[in-house]
Amino acid sequence: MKKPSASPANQNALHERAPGSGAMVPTEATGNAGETHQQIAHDGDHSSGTDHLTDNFGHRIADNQNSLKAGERGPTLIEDLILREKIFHFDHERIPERIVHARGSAAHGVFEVTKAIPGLTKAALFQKKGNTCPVFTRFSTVAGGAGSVDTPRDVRGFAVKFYTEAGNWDLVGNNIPVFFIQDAIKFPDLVHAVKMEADRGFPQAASAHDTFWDFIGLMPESMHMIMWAMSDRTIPRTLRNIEGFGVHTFRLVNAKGEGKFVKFHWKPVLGLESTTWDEAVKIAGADPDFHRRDLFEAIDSGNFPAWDLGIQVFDEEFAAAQPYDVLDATKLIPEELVPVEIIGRMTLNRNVDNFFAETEQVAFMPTNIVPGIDFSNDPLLQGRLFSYLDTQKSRLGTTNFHQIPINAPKCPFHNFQRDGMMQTLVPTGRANYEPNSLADAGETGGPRECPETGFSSFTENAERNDPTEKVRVRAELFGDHYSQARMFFLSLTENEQAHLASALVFELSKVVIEPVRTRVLSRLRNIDENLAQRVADGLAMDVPAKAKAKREPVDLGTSDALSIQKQALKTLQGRTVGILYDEGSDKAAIDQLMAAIEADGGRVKLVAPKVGPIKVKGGTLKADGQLAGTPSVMFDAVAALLMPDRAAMLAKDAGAVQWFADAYAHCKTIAACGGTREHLLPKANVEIDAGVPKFEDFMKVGAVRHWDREPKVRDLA
Ligand code: HDD
Repeated sequence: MKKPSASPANQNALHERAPGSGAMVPTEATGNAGETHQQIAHDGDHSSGTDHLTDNFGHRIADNQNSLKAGERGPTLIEDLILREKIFHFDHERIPERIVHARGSAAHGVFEVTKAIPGLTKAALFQKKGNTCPVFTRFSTVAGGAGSVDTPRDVRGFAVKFYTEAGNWDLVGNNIPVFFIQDAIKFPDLVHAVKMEADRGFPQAASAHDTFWDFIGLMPESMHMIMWAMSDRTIPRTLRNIEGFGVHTFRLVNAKGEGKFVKFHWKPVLGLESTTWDEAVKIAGADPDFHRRDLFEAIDSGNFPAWDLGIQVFDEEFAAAQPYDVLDATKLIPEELVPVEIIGRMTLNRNVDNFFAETEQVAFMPTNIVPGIDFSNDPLLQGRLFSYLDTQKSRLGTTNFHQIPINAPKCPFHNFQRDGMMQTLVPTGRANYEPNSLADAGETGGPRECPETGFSSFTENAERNDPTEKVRVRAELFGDHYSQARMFFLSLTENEQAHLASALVFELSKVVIEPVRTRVLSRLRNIDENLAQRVADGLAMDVPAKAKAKREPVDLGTSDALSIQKQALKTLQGRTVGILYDEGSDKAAIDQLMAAIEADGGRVKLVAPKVGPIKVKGGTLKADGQLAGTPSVMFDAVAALLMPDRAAMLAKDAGAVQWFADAYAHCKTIAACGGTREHLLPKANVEIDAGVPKFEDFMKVGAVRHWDREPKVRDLA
């Protein structure tokens, strides 16, 4: 069977076939700069062009006929990695079929511009006659499953993916210029009604049944489409003899931003041909794959099918004068009224190499659109703009379905999207966000927006100052970035402000790129000069010039609700108190404090140098936690009841001293007995203040923070 020569356009494909083997050999990806796919080398006997048979991890296979057994009649061994992998992969080879258009046939080809239309569109493809780009086109039936027949009475999908230099453009049409419904919200109902009936699982690939006609009879908007559906249009002789339509009104937008409405048409060079109904029925029985086979064999024999791309272009004025709404997908525009202007030709000249890899995995999306072409407010189109991306994720299983070769653009693509299942790209550098100034630090800053050449939506009513105009702007008041930040800062207590300043110093001290610190400091000046100065001092930096504010901050006063400390509750509810004791401590006093704390809704954890039962005055006491492993940070407040000799002993234990030093530094209540005050607190640099009551006075103070202690503690730090 003669293999057609790959068209010139195909030679710029991302993937070339490895010599001899069937293996695809991904080459340098044009994805994010700097990453390449791992080369899968040809491996085998070059003379016979056959590869060594291996498993998926490169291990050559000696015997692919027999599973590994314990003896020639023994059980198969689980260690049979060859059997295991082969069956494992086989078990997971199916993916969900498309919910509609499940059965399709596709081919690669090339599109060539035969008439440039720069006055109508800035789309790069249409700037010059002779421009070409690779295409991938999938034809499909709608209602039947992937395994149904090719010749039911049904609409035919006609989806074309143009791999243009400005990204992929998917013109996802049908062979009928109108549709059953006007609003996408009815699409699930339409599909449920036409597909096999919910309680019986039939009929397959047929509209001749109750639920479909029940729905249709209740949806008068479908009547025009029904004429087409019941016509010979839906029993095409071959896929090479169908027309194609974008259906919706789209827009062409030129370099001046002027928009014109447009409807897209595909005119088969071989002309329209249909079967009779009897013929279609008999073909279905004789050859369920009749259309798929025909397309494959035509291309394989070099009889490349071709279609001319035509456009019907009209303006708002024309639209307003029509007795129908051009946003209504159940209406067409008669060609006699607006002639179809041919602007290019698509020739399908290469069959897929692998049906699953290409025809099944291809993901068409009406949102794949290029600058110079835009949507209209057609409610059916608008709903489609949501649906296709959504459905591809559930069908192809990964947010990275754009990396599947058939879906990948053939032009460079760069963004900060990362990770996700089946990530095959290896982006380098730290820039996975934008804006960033990493390039200032000599690193790769990553791609940047293209205001001049990037996709921007057509502004329909710019001159009318229409508030509903599609814009990518922030409302004016959004520009005030500092007033509320200022209000927050000024609403804090002095301690809280100190905490915030310290936090900024801590954070920025970890920042290595100096200009990043400077930029943050310059913004802090718009919040509070004192804050900026404190942070700059903490970083031993000069205070830089104040950052320019989009809107100068205004004074919003303060709000106590923003401060934690101003609304702190004096309660033991939900708080935990750690009581440190040791041999000889007074059990009754401990029990009494525990009872009081628990009566107030608090919890107590007993802490001791040893966790086993300890002899105390009045019996023994078993700790909840051993001192070394139960630091005072675990508690909202602490208390200590120690015999002087035990306190003196613990004063030699760094962990014990730190237990108090931390509680003090964290401004917690430390209810301390005499022994603790004498031997431990001095060692921990604890100065006696309102937060350091006697052990028996704990309840008078409670588990509050003593923030006035902080300046002393900060100086100690
Ligand atoms: Fe659709 C697939 C064409 C209405 C939602 N649609 C799909 C395909 C074609 C069309 C050709 C198959 C693409 C392929 O080969 O993979 N669909 C149309 C046309 C419509 C239309 C011409 C009306 C003018 N479609 C339509 C609506 C919705 C969808 C109103 C949902 C709101 N269509 C889908 C989908 C599919 C799909 C569920 C299923 C499989 C897929 O997307 O990839 O998202």
